[in-house]
Amino acid sequence: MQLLWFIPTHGEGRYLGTAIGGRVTNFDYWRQIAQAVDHLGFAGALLPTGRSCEDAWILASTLVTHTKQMKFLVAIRPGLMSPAVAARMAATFDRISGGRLLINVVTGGDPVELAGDGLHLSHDDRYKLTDEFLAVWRQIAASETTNFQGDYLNIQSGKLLFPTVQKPHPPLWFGGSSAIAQEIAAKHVDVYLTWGEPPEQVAQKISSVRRLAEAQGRTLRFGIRLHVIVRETESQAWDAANNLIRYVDEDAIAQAQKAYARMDSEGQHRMTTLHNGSREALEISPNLWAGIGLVRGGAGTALVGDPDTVARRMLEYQDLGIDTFIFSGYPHLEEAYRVAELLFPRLPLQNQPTQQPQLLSPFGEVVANQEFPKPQIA
Ligand code: FMN
Repeated sequence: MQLLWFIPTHGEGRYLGTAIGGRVTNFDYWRQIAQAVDHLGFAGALLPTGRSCEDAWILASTLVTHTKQMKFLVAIRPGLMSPAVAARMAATFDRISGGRLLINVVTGGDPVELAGDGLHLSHDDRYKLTDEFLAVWRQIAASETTNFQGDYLNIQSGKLLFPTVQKPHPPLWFGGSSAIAQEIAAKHVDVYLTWGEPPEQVAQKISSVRRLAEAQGRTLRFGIRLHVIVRETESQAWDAANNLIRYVDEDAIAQAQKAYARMDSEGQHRMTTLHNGSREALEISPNLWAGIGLVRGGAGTALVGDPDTVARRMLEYQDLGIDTFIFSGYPHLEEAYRVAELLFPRLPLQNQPTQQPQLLSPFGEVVANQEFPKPQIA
């Protein structure tokens, strides 16, 4: 199992749907989060892309020099950039970071936003373009000289002069739920991501993508993108969940519903139907809470509970075939620490934080200026 965190490039706060408790997000703040992720031993962090985000490539490039081992999962949208340029950027990042790049391919699901970026294709045409983009990107990034004539792309003698560190190229991750998205993922990518749907729905997606991949003679790994609200007790966790949306009013919910309704994203549609804009019955599956999606697009669900319960729910997803979790929590700096403290010891993590020599182990504050506190009880 591997666990990644999230860099909040579209704003940050203690509560949703309000400026109360809002936080300045600037380079110093993101650097603190990235360094926390790095220091705590998360496998990496996701940087999203879109109109509401600071640019993922530029931010990742500035943060990478302030970190040592974490990976950067950089989201890219095919259609907004030539695959040859995207492969070159990936290779440069992979080289300067010593192989710490992961790419998240996100085709985009809001036609209004995409038109603002100059992309006017229908949902399925965007995915056909994504298919061509990935075919070209994979070849060029693997240092193969590439000629490609498709419906959308025409690349002649595309090539990379400075090769990637990771072979054959940095891993491709992918988010998209529609049938055509699943086909393209099956054909091209290494890790298929889903937003945090209930286990039965996740199981269906995994089996569908697996079948499609088998037909292509390929195998994929699977990941899930969720928020997490973990506290020492169940009641504290549910209080924290309710507190997070205490300032969310009906206007904000109605505004969000209107925006979701114009999107052609199957993934967003599936997220929205988990709550349908209602604050009632937000626990849609045991310990899976849809409150965040009332006003946040994309990942809208959280695992809520005490550490043992949250870890158990994660293991349930793992049993379905999920080996990668991308988590976040508000505010992202403090919650990174909380997750590391409460959840890491309970998870079979692949990259357990390196064991520190005894001198650096966490003692807790000295009692009465002379004694170490009692050791942690497992
Ligand atoms: N879309 C974006 O525009 N920017 C993102 O950063 C982004 N991140 C995503 C992360 C995950 C884990 C998932 C599952 C999806 C993400 N998406 C993002 C949505 C994809 O763009 C997706 O292509 C969109 O929902 C439309 O595809 P669909 O109809 O196949 O679901």
